[in-house]
Formats: sequence, C-alpha cells, structure tokens
Amino acid sequence: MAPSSKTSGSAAKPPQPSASQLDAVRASIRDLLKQPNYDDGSAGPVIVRLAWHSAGTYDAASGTGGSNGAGMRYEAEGGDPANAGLQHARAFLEPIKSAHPWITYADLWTLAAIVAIEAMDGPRIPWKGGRTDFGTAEEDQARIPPRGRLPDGAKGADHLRIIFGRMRFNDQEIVALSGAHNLGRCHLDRSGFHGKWVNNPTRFSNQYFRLLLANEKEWRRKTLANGVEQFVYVEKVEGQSEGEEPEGELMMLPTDMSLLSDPVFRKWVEIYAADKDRFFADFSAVFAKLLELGIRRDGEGNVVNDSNVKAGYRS
Ligand code: ZEM
Repeated sequence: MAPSSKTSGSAAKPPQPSASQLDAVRASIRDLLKQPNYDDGSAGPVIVRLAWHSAGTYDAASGTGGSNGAGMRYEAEGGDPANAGLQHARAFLEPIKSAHPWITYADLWTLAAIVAIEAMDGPRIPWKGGRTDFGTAEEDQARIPPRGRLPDGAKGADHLRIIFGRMRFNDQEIVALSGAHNLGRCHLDRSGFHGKWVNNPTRFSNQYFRLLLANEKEWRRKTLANGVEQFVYVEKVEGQSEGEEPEGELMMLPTDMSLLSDPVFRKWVEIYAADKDRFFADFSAVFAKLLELGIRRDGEGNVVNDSNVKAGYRS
C-alpha cells in the first residue's frame, strides 16, 4: 500500500524547526550530559539506551513499533520490565522538552542519543526529525507496541537473531549494534545484572570488542545473589582484599558472550576489535537505521503519517 500524500485524519503535521532551533536543542542536550552525581558522571549512556529501546520494538512484518510515537511515556510500554530505569533518561531530558516545546518527545529522545554518542567521542550519526508523539486517543494508544519485544540478556545467539531479525538486521548489524555496550552499566535494580563492560563507560570506543577477545579465556560465569548469571573478568589489582566486588571487575551478558561463541558473529567481533574506524562507520550507519525503523518519509524526507496501518496495530 503506497502511503497517500493526503494525511487527513491523522496526527498534526510534525514541526519543521529552523536550523538554529535544532542547534539550540543540540546545545541543551550537550549541556545536560555531565551529571556528576549520576552513575559514572554522565547521562549519556542511559539516554542512548532510551533511544534504542524506543526504536527496538519495531516489527517489520506488521510495520508496528519503532521510535515514532514515544509510547514509553505511557505505562503500556514504559512499564515493560525491559524498560526499567529508563525513566531516568526521560527525566534528564524533560527540561529540554519544556525549554523547546516544539520538539516532539520521539524526536528529542532519538536526537539526544546521537548528540550524546558524538559528545562521548563516538561517530557522527545522521538523524532526521519529524516523528510525532502518540496522544491519549484510543487509536494512538492502540499503536503502542506490545511488551516483550526487546532482547533478553540471559539468552544467546539464536535469540539475538530472532529479535534483530524481526527488525530486519543482519549478523554484521547485530554485532555492530552490540558495540553500544562500550557505554554505561548494568544495574541490579533495573535488569538484575551488575557492572560495566569497559573501564571508561562514558567514552565511546571499540574497547568492548577488544575486551571480549583479549580476555576470552578469563571470562568466568558468576551467579549474583539475586540468582542472575553473568560473566565477569577480574583485573588483577595489587593488594585487593577478598570478598566484596573487586575493583576493576568487568562484566559481559550471556548475549555478549554469544558473539564470541557464534562463528559468524565472532568474525565481526574480530573485525571491530582490530579496526576502530570500521566499527565507527558501521555503528553510525546501523544506529541511524535503527532510529528510522517504522518511519515512512516522502521524497523530501518528511514523515508520512501512516493512518492506513493503524488498523493492524497490536497484532
Ligand atoms: Zn543494551 N543492555 N542490550 N544495548 N544497553 C543494557 C544496558 C545498555 C541488551 C541488554 O540486555 C542490556 C543494545 C543491545 C542489547 C545499551 C545500549 C544498547 C543492560 C543493563 C542490559 C541488561 C540495563 C540496566 O541494568 O540498567 C541486550 C540483550 C542487547 C542485545 C544485543 C543495543 C543495540 C544498544 C544501543 C545501540 C546501553 C547504552 C546501556 C547502558 C545503560 C545505562 O544505564 O548505563
């Protein structure tokens, strides 16, 4: 079904900001990234995760989900256990929404992620605006994707291919996207996993891939007090006492480890560990693609309101 250029009956036309309006939002995002009292001192990682989870609900077969709509503001999506903790990212961004009310939440969340990645020494990532926010009307609420579409870190390679295949990502793209685990950490009270993947979790790099490979023989299964199983590598630090979580303990999720054990995934881990520029270029392309999932644009890049697919929502 070709999208009609007539958009009668659908949401208000997305705003068309001037370049200076958009620059002002970008500057406000950069200004809020430094958060000395939060996690590792930056709001960046959790904001990147917010954008990923907003987009990662996409289902290519039904055309549902994706970053349009910012449905995570509502309990139906925000209350998915997979989204635990992302209220912190939304709260960080709220003052920007108040100061620049013209921007939609769906655009703000995705834009904030690419601004944050660049500010954390990552690649520049192309971004286009025009997303709309779902309102409280029944037809909008019906477009909120069902829970349970995001990946489960306790699983393995088959699961990753099912989840990311649903979004039409291939093996190379799955590995490139996983490289976002250069950033941030796991929180016991959010996912039940614990710790960070790399030593400097607020600087974007290919360190995650290098650590996966370099410590291949060192990663050990560890069962946390809550029963959750993850992998850890304890860097040897002189004079460290036994018992409490050691200084310099890094972690991997079972899904991260599956990138080593699966031969096709592993090939890409090796490529990205050896070639940072290649990783940056591929990450930029795949993250831009992720943020565009489910968004339909006309020849000029303007979002086409697709009221014709509404009927099929919540498949
Ligand atoms: Zn993550 N991710 N992720 N991820 N992720 C966590 C944290 C972060 C998986 C996953 O289970 C988890 C992608 C892919 C996958 C980020 C970005 C991206 C956490 C810890 C878990 C459990 C959450 C917590 O406790 O706060 C799984 C299974 C994935 C499948 C491959 C993709 C793709 C991402 C972006 C492109 C980021 C930045 C974080 C750190 C968040 C923070 O708060 O520090």
